[in-house]
Amino acid sequence: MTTTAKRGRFITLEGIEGAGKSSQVAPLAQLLRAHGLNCVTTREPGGAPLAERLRDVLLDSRHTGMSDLTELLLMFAARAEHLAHTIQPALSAGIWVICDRFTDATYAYQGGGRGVDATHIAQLETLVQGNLRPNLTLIFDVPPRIGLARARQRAGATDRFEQEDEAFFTAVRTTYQQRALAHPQQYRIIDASAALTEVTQQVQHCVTEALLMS
Ligand code: Z5A
Repeated sequence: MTTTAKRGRFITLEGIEGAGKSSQVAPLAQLLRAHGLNCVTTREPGGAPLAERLRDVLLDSRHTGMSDLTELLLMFAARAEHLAHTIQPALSAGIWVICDRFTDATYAYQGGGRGVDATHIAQLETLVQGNLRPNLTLIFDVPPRIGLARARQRAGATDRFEQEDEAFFTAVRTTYQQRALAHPQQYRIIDASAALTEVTQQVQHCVTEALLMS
């Protein structure tokens, strides 16, 4: 008799610039491992060799004139690579995947921020992902003023997205909130304006309640 590995679960972390989601990736991986689960952590755009090269193109602040359509297609090209080489193999092998940003970022940034029609995004989502959707998406919700202040405290040059203004990030935030409201079974909103340790507790509570107890 052959046994098939149970598929891994797919958790995505989302939010505006500086919301604090990247800081929660390692503690979340630690929680899953403490429950005896095998997991990988990854990010978008990126997460596979060619996808990381596309990330460099997408974030490069010299590409100020990139058209919205080019940006959209490069995001999904990077995602196709990421799915083929990292996400799908892990899930098929029963490994849980924690991903820093995924397609909700496309709805929020290219849709809400740039104004790309959500039906075009949905078509590419189906083409690239088929039926694959995250099991759980945590939205790190924070006012843009706080997120941008946190992000600007970091050393280094600003990338192409970090150069956007508060109105852009307000539109991004609103899109995330609307998606969470529309699909409450997939999404949990984290109050990311709280202190770091409190945010970690919120994340652990949500993941435990949504996935580890079911
Ligand atoms: N993008 C897109 O447009 N479309 C897409 O489909 C996808 C992405 C997938 C990737 O940039 C960019 O690509 C992104 C959207 C776009 N651009 N933006 N904006 P990235 O990966 O370089 O950047 P990011 O995803 O926005 O990450 P980030 O700026 O690093 O933000 P974060 O992960 O939310 O925050 P953090 O790194 O955890 O924390 C930021 C700072 O705040 C840091 O110094 C922390 O120590 C501090 N921090 C974190 N939490 C707290 C709390 N709770 N209190 C106080 N300080 C805190």
